[in-house]
Amino acid sequence: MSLIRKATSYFAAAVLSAAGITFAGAAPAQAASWTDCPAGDSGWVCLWEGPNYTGGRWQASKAVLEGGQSGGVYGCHNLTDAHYTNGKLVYDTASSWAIRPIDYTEQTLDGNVTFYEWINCNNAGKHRTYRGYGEYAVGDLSTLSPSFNDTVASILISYN
Ligand SMILES: [Ca+2]
Repeated sequence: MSLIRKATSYFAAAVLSAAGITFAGAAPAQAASWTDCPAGDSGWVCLWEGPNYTGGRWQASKAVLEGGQSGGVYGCHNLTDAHYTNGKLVYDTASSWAIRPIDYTEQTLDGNVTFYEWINCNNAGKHRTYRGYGEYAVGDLSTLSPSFNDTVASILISYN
């Protein structure tokens, strides 16, 4: 093998090696999951801009939601000023949601969670309630009957 040819094959091997390292280092993006919504404490409610828990995420603990008041309704939280992690407005844009349970060792709260298509937790519009301690996730709100895609405007934490 000539000196030049030797140098060429060494160079080719080095390029292959570098390409291999680059490929190995490009780990695939972690799949979006409803478990990105935190669990524990008083429980959490999460909304995502896109279906299947994609796009920006908005999250709030049940304790914070319960302590609020909108339109004179205690425990009601309007989403008119809420933003996802990507900065976009939550109001009327959520396409998936999740409710994570409380930390059972602390037993702090266990409120029911109701999503409303209208602000001020107005029952005259469509609404959907999830009860008590459960853990829930809906990856595509357009599959609910009636559809809740791009229509969540307020959330109520209640006890009964
Ligand atoms: Ca959406």
